[in-house]
Amino acid sequence: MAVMRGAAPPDSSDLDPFSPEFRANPFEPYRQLREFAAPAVWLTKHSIWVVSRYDAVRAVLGDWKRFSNAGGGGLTNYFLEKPWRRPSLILEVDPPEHQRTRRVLMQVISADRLQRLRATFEVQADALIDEALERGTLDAIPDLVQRFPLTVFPDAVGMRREDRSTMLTYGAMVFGGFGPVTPWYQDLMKQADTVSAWIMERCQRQTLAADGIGAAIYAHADAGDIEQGEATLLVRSLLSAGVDTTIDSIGLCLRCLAEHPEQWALLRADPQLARSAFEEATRFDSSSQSLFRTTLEDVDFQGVPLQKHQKVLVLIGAAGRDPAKWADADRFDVTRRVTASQIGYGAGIHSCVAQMMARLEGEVFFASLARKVQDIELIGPAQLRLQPGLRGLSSLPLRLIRKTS
Ligand code: OVM
Repeated sequence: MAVMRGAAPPDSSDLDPFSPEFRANPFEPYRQLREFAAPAVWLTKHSIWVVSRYDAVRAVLGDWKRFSNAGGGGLTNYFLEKPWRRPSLILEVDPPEHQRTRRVLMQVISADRLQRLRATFEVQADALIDEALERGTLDAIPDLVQRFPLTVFPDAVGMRREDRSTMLTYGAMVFGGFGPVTPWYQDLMKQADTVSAWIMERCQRQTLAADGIGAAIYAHADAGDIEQGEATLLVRSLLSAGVDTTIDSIGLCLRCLAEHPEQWALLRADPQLARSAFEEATRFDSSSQSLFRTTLEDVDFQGVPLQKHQKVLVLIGAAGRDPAKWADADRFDVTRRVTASQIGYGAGIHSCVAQMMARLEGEVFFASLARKVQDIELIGPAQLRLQPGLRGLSSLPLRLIRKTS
């Protein structure tokens, strides 16, 4: 454990954000953490700092000169320990390196491309939801939710159609790797070599369709904006961050609607609310609950002394429920105006680069659901995945009843 300098010991807590108990219901411990007097609290179980109030979260995420991403996207401190995979060229680098790769991904995931993808996404969502309605009862996570991003996103990147379940195993490694090493993680990582090889093969130029986002990244390498090898790793970033995140966010939003019938009634009556409903779910309960930063120097953070090269856990999920920022923060309200203050995609220079793609997927999925479905009935307990990494459901047993009019 790092030794604190100075007289007063910091506010500290023995809460463990990676434990199954915390993850089963994070919103109560989030409240406890927000209510500490200090804006940053020392977590004794992991020897890391945590920030959880909306303003403090925004302050950290806006201060890339002191709160670095080069120390790694998770608990592992790359300044002190070796990462399991080559660091991401966008998530795990600081300016100036970051701007070059960020610009490429911004350009290839353009508003124009999203506009062109919309109709394809709609066809897929309609087909999957029709199929679900024909079944009537289903486990909505494997039978419906997973299939949507797993189809439309890799298609948009330009991956060939095949069994894509390895992508979910890889996603579990990437996001699980942001947490502490547990027996679950060690067992999962027995497959790391074969799974990484499978993914890296699909990042190669010759395996990607000519009209996809992947090929567009390689075109930037041809233009000299990045190296060829960097293009390969940027495709890897898309395949790492682009599937599980939206699966889990759509799954949690679907559960919100099943558990709030009056909110579902509003959406069903007006499918144009789909984008707003998904935006609200991204605040209220979504896949990305936390991010990491690492201090580059000794930092005075609003009066709290943080030493150099310490990990800071940034609880964006807690910021999304901060009553100092949001009226009625614990209420799920599909008409709430969230977007301008949204923190669920992060903030600052590293805010989710594909957030407009995520919003498009969510909007299209829930608009189709609102047009086609009358009732969403929970017919069994939803199951949360309790391993570290993303927040999401492994099971959501539903009965879906088709609209007749
Ligand atoms: C990457 C990456 C992986 C996971 C998450 C992420 C939230 C990025 O490989 O760049 O951003």
